[in-house]
Amino acid sequence: MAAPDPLTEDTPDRACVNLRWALALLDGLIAGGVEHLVLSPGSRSTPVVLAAQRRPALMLTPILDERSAAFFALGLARASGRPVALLATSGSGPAHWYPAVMEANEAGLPLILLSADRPPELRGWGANQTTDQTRLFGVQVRDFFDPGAPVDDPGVRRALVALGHRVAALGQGRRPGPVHVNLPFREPLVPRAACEGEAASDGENVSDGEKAPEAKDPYHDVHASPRPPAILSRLPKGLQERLRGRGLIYCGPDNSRPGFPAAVLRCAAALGVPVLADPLSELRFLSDPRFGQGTRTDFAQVATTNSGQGVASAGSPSPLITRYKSLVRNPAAARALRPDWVLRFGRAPISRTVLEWLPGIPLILVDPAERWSDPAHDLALPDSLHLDLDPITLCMTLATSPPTPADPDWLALWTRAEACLASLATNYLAQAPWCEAHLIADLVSQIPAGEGLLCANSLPIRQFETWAGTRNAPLTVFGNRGLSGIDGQLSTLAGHNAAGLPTTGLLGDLSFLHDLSGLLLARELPRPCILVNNGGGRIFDYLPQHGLPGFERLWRTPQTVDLANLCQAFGLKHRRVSDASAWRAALAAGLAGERGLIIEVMIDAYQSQKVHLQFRRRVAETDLLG
Ligand SMILES: Cc1ncc(C[n+]2csc(CCOP(=O)(O)OP(=O)(O)O)c2C)c(N)n1
Repeated sequence: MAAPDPLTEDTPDRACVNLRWALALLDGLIAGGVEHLVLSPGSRSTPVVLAAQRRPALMLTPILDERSAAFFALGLARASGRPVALLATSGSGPAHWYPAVMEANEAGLPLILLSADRPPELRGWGANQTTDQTRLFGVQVRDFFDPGAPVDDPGVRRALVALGHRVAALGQGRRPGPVHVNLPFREPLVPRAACEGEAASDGENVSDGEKAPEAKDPYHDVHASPRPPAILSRLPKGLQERLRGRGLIYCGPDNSRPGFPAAVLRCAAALGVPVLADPLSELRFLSDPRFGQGTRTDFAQVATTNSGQGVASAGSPSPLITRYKSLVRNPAAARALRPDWVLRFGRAPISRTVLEWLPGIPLILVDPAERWSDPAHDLALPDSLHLDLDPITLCMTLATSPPTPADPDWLALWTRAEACLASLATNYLAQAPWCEAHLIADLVSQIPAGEGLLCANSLPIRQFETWAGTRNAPLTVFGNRGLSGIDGQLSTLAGHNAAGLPTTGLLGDLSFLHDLSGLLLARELPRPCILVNNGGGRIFDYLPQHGLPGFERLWRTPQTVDLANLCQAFGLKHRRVSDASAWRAALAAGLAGERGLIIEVMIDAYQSQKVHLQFRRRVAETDLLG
């Protein structure tokens, strides 16, 4: 039998995919408080109209002229105090919304602008009624989203529920106003027959504002939360009750505020739950300078800092967990430690392993910066919450009026597993060939208290997360994780040092070379820049691309630059090391203040990968819960 041709093969139920996609978005909007959809007739918008017919919670008002429709929606939004959705077909239709959108912007009224569109392959090719609708409303809207053309994937549909929810919330947020969502749809737009799970007559008997009959819901493989609105800026009633029992706190990157570590540790102690500390969070090394040294081991002292009264008695186990990434690689631990809820501060976890372990668990996202860091779209789960609250206030409120912890053994289970893993790692590294893991351990033990470490993307930050653990002296770890680029690393390092915080750099060889002009800034660096030369982008050795034809040339891209000469040309000092003792000597010189020092660490990448993969196997086989 001939193999299907991916270029010509038709997807028979694409109209149903479109319909499910639109339903997911509407479910999110409804959950966010939208009750009314004002629509102007058109073809491309058909999937949304079909979806709206299947959602009796939505009132539908058709108005021919889009300009008039938009002003009508504006009036509705003002009078009802609710967000109102507008729908138009592709082309000039949405442009007619413009004056009303400008008015809604200045008046702060929540219009949700849903413009149907042609798919990307038709844009710019002379297709009828097709133009660039991207950011059509410019500065007049609070935000713009284009989720792309529908795909048949429950995980992606969940993203649409979350998007609907988010858009409705943004419209009613701190600065209420219009929000634009552009929705490309591929043909066919009308299902040829009933979609899977749908009776043939479903959705036929609906007219303006009429309630459709209650029907079974064949589309609902994702669920919107029934609460409006999504952003809660006061402590929701019953939150304490929700945070009962087996939960966990995750502190991600970028949650630094003076006093936050003490508050969150108090909160964790009161709830009886662990705190998983991302390396880029100030929790990992308690880098808040007010803690000074030695606070990690004396958790009771930390938990009473700034607080008046303590919640942790002397000798309480620290709830700080740093080996979570390895822990969840052990199947038994991953099962036993899976929480019932996650209270998250800062940005989403770096680790894919962790991200893949947490989905499906209700998320309470404390997000005063409105970042919506929720790549798994857990905010779409029924018991999730998005809280626009000050983290310290929230933690202190929970710490002073906690629910009774349902399971007193929960935290003990975590801390036992963490301790077991820490000693497993130490014993393993004691006999393993020298590689980045040992180098990271030296950095953690040698960088002076209160200084910084900039970890580049790719393997350095991942390996650091695996091996660093914590220590008894503050250390601030930085990383450009906003976009995780390998660009600008040296220049960023120079900037950190120029700001007055002595900061050591840890970079891969490609990241180093990507920022050649940063070498101009490196001469005055007061701390070393460590360049891990493992022969190109070794992260790809761990990814599915490994072994593809042309892998070396097209993915790993090894480089053959003479780095010693390069450094010399820029007036930098260069030391090349390839074993533990030479490395330690170079590091000591760099930390003692030798300016403009580049330490090139030669790594045997094959051996290093063996060490890392064998450790994973060891972790998976060991009883960490005993
Ligand atoms: C600006 C930019 N271009 C491309 C990428 C894709 N990318 C991610 S990791 C990587 C390889 C990095 O190699 P290196 O810095 O030597 O680190 P290693 O993988 O060896 O740890 C590349 C090209 C990126 N993240 N940022």
